[in-house]
Amino acid sequence: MSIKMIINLSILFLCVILTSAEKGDGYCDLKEKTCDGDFLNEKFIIYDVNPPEGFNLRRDVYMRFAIMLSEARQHHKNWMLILPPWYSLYHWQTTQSDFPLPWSNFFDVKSLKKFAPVVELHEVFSKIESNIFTIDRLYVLQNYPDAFENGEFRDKWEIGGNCDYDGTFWGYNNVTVKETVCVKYQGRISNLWELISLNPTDKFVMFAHGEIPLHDQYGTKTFWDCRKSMKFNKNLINTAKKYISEYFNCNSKICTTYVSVHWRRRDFARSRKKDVPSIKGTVKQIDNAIKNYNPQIVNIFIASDGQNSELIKLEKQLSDIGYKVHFYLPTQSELDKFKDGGVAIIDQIICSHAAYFIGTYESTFTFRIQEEREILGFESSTTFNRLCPDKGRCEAPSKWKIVN
Ligand SMILES: Nc1nc2c(ncn2[C@@H]2O[C@H](COP(=O)(O)OP(=O)(O)O)[C@@H](O)[C@H]2O)c(=O)[nH]1
Ligand SMILES: *[C@@H]1O[C@H](CO)[C@@H](O)[C@H](O)[C@H]1NC(C)=O
Ligand SMILES: [Mg+2]
Repeated sequence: MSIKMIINLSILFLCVILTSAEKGDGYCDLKEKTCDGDFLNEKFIIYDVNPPEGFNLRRDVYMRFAIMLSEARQHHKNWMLILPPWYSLYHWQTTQSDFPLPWSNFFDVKSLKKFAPVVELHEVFSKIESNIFTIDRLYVLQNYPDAFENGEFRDKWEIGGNCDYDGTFWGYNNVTVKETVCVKYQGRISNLWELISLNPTDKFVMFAHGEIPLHDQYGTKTFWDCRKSMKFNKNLINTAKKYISEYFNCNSKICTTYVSVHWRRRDFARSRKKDVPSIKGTVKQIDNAIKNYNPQIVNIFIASDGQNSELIKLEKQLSDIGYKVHFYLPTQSELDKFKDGGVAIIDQIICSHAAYFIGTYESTFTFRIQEEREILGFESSTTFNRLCPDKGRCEAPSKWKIVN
């Protein structure tokens, strides 16, 4: 072997090492022994969200914190994000879990860790000496009474006033806080670092009303990298894939054999009457959309939180004009295993792979499906479609296209 070849080979070897170190297997996994020492040096942020908010808004709140923490790593900040467990969500009406569910029930946590330094709360518990988890400081965030001061929305925060923590510490009774601080806050999330830096010895910092701080930037490449890392739990994906294969005879990412609809009801049908259609209006719109898109299609998949009685009517009226209507109906054992949260994700996955999707206006459940379809590579015209009210204005849905 010539000297030149050896040098070339060692450069190649070095490059391989460098790229694998750079990509790595994600951030420090507390379960791994090699990270034991790090637990002492790491600092942790955990957050809670306005109690009535649903799963899909919470996914966006996660992204704000995950991006904040991922960017902090690039500036040598040793902060990790603790994933706040899922507990007692307002919309989970069939199977409330008695205990807080970790993120691994719904997501591929390994994949999350590739984007941001995150840990499950139970991983942190297992590292704590005491049997009480003590948070150094809880910042209860509150909106300013007037967001537009002198007609202008600007980033600001201010300590003071009265506040209460209105959450349940994710269902745990062995979590306490040393000190609570009320903060009026508006604007980008990265300004939270200013607050945090006021108490540099804090190790565990919590934010209540984590939905108040906003994305520093929405829809950037970083936003989408984070979004792509939010892969679902494998069992949920496999169950959805099996359903798609069985009922729609499709085994690829982009199916051509069915149309999907997210028909948001319950609180939307009650309090947003001017944004959502009646059953009859829904049937007419689905029929028109299919005739326009591809009149050959007969299979319609419907994801909905509607009452059985409404769903039966919708199914009957669509069948009467020649369509075949499908719902994902979990078996009892699937329901026990996946819970309402997992069933909703399976509904979303099935919607994501359809040839054409019609969503509900301003529903975050719909937004997450649209993002998934952007990631899968669907033509945007098959994705950003909405059900309109029976009468009146029907504003076009915003198109958030992927940035790769
Ligand atoms: N299984 C299922 N659940 C749904 C559907 N639509 C809404 N839900 C439930 O209702 C909740 C709605 O809250 P959220 O996720 O915040 O979405 P949004 O309120 O529509 O913006 C979801 O998290 C689900 O628990 C659906 O099509 N299928
Ligand atoms: C708090 O209680 C839960 C549930 O009983 C337990 O799993 C967890 O380990 C406890 N946390 C700590 C810090 O001991
Ligand atoms: Mg909601």
